[in-house]
Amino acid sequence: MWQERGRIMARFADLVERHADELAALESLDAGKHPAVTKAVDIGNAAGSLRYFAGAADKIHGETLRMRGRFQGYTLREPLGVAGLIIPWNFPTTMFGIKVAPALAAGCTMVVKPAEQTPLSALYLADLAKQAGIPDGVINVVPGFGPTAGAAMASHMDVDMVSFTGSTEVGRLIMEASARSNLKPVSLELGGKSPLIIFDDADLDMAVDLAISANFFNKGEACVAASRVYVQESTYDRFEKKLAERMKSWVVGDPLNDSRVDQGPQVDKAQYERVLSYIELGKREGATLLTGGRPCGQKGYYIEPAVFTNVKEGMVIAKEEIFGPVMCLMKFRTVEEAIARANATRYGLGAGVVTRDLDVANRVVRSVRAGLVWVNCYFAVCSDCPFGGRGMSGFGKDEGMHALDKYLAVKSVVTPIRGSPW
Ligand code: TXE
Repeated sequence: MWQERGRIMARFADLVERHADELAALESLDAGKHPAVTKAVDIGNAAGSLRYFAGAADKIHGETLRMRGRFQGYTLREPLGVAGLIIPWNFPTTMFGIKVAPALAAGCTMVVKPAEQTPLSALYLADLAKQAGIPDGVINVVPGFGPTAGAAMASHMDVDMVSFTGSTEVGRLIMEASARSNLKPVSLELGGKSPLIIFDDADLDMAVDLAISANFFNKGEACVAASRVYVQESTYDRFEKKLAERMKSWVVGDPLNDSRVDQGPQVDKAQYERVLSYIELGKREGATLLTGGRPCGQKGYYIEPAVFTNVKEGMVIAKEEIFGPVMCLMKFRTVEEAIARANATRYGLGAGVVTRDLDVANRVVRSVRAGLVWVNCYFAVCSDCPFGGRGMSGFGKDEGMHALDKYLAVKSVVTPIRGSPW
């Protein structure tokens, strides 16, 4: 029953928190993630989501309908069935938690496919789920490769929906597979090229810190990374100087063996080479490296965080998602220009605005085409905050009560009213 479901989910959340050290170690081994990031972000997100949706499990209501004639009608919200949850490698524990939790609350069973680079945390979490009392067969973790295991889920006639986080290219394949199989609903959280707009009245130190974390947090492997930073002309030179200064103390290295490290290795060789090739392309396109941009260390996939200046809108580095520690720094003059350039992308995931002027902040918030907008902060999310984009960043939300709807089917029920005066 749903009350019991909520209790079990809350127990699962406790176990995730109790095993934070083990999960953080697994993520470092698999993905090169900083243990502090896993503990502060992923564990909090996963446990938070399990608790949030545990509270929702006994509040899934239908409606009473205003029928014409002598009928009464109401709706039932029923579990959709088998949910296919395909997750990426950048925040594996977070992704597991934020997709599994609403599916559990809704009463679905699920097949979870972690990314081939990072299967360990999902397997460990499945074991914790069992310890919490989730019955066998409810959460099924199937590690495997995308084109085989992932594609099989997307085209399977007995998978009733797919919630996917990953690249825009694979998002397209998943929609195609759905169209060609059982027309399962899909929800897609895809790439981004999010803008961070810094106005000349901003607190400069805060703005520089935000630009750094919005780009280099988790090695730049974040779908909402603000890889396009727009700085207002009159403050641009001071901003650039302070940023270059600040980056001198940024430490790249093995986060498992050195507590001073800010940034670990890229997830794998393919991603490392992909990021370096974008950096080379940026140089060829005529952008200038203010800092970094080189491989570093004797072994492993380490990259010095790159800040490009002299970036033009038409350049590939300003248009495509790089998914690594690469920031494009650009100048703007007016609010109108900043908004137009922020929106000159097919993506629409995150956006940030840094200003003390409430009117300016409100104008940007209302005009920017994005699923999440941060004002004077970046990356702040929680279980109640719907997460997901627009345009080529996909559709459908993880987190927040909107996420629950993805896993529920609405059934309308109508019965005649007999022998009643009304
Ligand atoms: O992603 P894929 P990749 C972006 C980012 C990155 C790029 C490539 O720009 O550089 O994608 O990364 C599964 N049917 N993001 O190649 O392939 C795969 O096994 C079904 C943004 O790793 O999309 C994994 O579980 N599933 C992003 C998941 O899809 C398939 C996070 C993601 O892998 C499949 C990751 C198929 N045919 C990458 N092919 C974000 N939005 O946060 C692969 N998969």
